Amino acid sequence: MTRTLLRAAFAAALATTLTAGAASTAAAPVAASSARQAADCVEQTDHADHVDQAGASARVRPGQAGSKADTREVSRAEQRRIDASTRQIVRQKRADRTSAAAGNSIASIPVYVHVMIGKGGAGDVTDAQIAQQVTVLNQTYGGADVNGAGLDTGVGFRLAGTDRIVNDAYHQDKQSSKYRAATRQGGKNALNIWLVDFDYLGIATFPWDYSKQPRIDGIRVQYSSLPGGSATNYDLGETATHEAGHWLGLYHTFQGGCADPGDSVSDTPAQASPSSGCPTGRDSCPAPGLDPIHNYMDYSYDSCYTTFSAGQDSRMDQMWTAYRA
Ligand SMILES: [Ca+2]
Ligand SMILES: [Ca+2]
Ligand SMILES: [Zn+2]
Repeated sequence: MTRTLLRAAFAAALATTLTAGAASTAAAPVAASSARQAADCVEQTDHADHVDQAGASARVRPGQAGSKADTREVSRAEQRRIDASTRQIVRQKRADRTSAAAGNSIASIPVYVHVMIGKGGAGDVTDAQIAQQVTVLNQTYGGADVNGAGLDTGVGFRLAGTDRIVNDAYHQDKQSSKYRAATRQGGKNALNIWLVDFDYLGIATFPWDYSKQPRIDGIRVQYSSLPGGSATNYDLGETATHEAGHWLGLYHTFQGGCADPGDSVSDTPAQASPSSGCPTGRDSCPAPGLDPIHNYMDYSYDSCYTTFSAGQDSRMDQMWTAYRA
């Protein structure tokens, strides 16, 4: 078995244990050749790395197909609980002027980039690439994707710091709970990005898990997915856009398949399973609307992505108010 398959099997076993009694996730099978299939909301289960319980999410790295069993989705019941408690928190905060006044702005999210460098300088991306990555975040959240016009969400990012750590284990994302806790900077409003080389394009934590696991909050991103990197079809820097979407509280557009509540966003048409490539005209659920293949929260190629939806924009604002303001 490959390392990927071992991880998948282990994660699947754990997911079964953790979600026993919860609604089945029931994603439709996808072609083994599709690269961005699989693995979201992964429970990272490396023995050296127990800590990703916080509803982590992953996109599988190109060329590492076959790990779709390591999906750990938030169950439908838990999803409904999260949505209800988020609404309640937002209502309370809006009634409480003092907490609103103290809020951190979603329009200016501080970004801390941690470059985990391996043997021989592997993964030591340049400052220019990091700056370009932040530019891509601002373009994609600002409705100005190089692939085509999208929605301006009002979310903005500014680089607040970069550090470089030479450690081959960390570069390979081993002991990730340890290195994240040791390097994470800023408060609940700070986006920490750890650049590593692993079997995924990226993995993210959700905002409602920040209070339980604040020291690992953030996203891990495959370093070769940065703009100009070597990850074929995933080299425009839009993996970070996707992972930051989870960090801001979005699910995949295919969350829950064709059944309600799907991704808890009303204007993203229901989708049975992840897209791969850029399958124009795909319509995987009977509900109205073609699959949102150009949405950052699908698994399409970077060149296929153009936008978030208005409903996702609204959900990110709610999540920010509830958990990161
Ligand atoms: Ca939807
Ligand atoms: Ca449809
Ligand atoms: Zn994802």
